[in-house]
Amino acid sequence: MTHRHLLVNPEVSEALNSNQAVVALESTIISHGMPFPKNVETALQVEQIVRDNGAIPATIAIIEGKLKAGLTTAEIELLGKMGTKAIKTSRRDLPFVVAKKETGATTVAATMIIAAMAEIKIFATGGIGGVHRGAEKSMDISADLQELAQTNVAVVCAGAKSILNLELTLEYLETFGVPVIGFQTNEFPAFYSRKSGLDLQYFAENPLEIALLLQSKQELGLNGGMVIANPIPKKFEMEFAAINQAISSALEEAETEKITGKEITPFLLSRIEQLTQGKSLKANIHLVCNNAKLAAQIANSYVQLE
Ligand code: PSU
Ligand code: MN
Repeated sequence: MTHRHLLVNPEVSEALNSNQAVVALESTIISHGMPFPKNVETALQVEQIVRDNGAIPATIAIIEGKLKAGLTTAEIELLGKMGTKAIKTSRRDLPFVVAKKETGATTVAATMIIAAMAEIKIFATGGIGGVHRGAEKSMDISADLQELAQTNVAVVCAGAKSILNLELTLEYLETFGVPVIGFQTNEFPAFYSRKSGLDLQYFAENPLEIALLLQSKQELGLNGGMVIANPIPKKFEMEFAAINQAISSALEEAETEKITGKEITPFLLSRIEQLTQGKSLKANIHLVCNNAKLAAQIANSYVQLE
């Protein structure tokens, strides 16, 4: 599809035109989710993993007002160095970033929007946003969930962090008709750990099963995304008590410092990293790599069905 504001990288566009597997990747994780230079190293490593698994990576961001599907190494470095100076761009921020020709890093929601414009169907990230703890008062629910309700892109993630209320996040997704598929698990993973205590109704044993689910959903004309919940590999999992201690402290600090709105997720991520002496960052990198691999495999199975 052509679109006035969209620039699809030539390699990505060629891959899409020849029915090759493509995997979208987000960029808020680069600018706001990890510190420099680990963020740049990880983003490049994740792209390489997608390639090693037979798909073309398309990291998505907005560079000087242009929606880009597929960044150059220089653009990834730019976002990594800008860090939180890049505008964290979700659905509501997109018109502003485009009109002002700003540079924005895209959240899961905005990445899905741009991936859908470019006709990319599979997207890998670390964790999705969700219903925040205390949302019954703050009404803080990530726009990622509404995007999953309406935009046709499947998101491979390691579940969601327990900075969120995972139970309400799953309820919200159910209400809006978003399938959540456990990859080789029937429990919703909690990002740093494989377990949350929350059951999933559906699980898939292999990438082909997921591709078939996506195909059925498309054939039924059901709009909206899908969450593929891929637990962090066992050897990289964090100890439940340690990570939850860090999460609780970070949440208390956010409350004391009255951090709200779009600032809260990046604040919590960086505090948790400090409180765990970087252990959470290591786990985060491993799980993103693991998700990129699965997404590439799903994308390959999917194009073979077409
Ligand atoms: N969760 C993570 N790491 C992240 C994010 C969420 O474990 O980097 C980022 C993603 O870009 C996600 C965004 O889309 O935060 C959600 O932010 P908010 O809660 O403000 O919608
Ligand atoms: Mn929010």
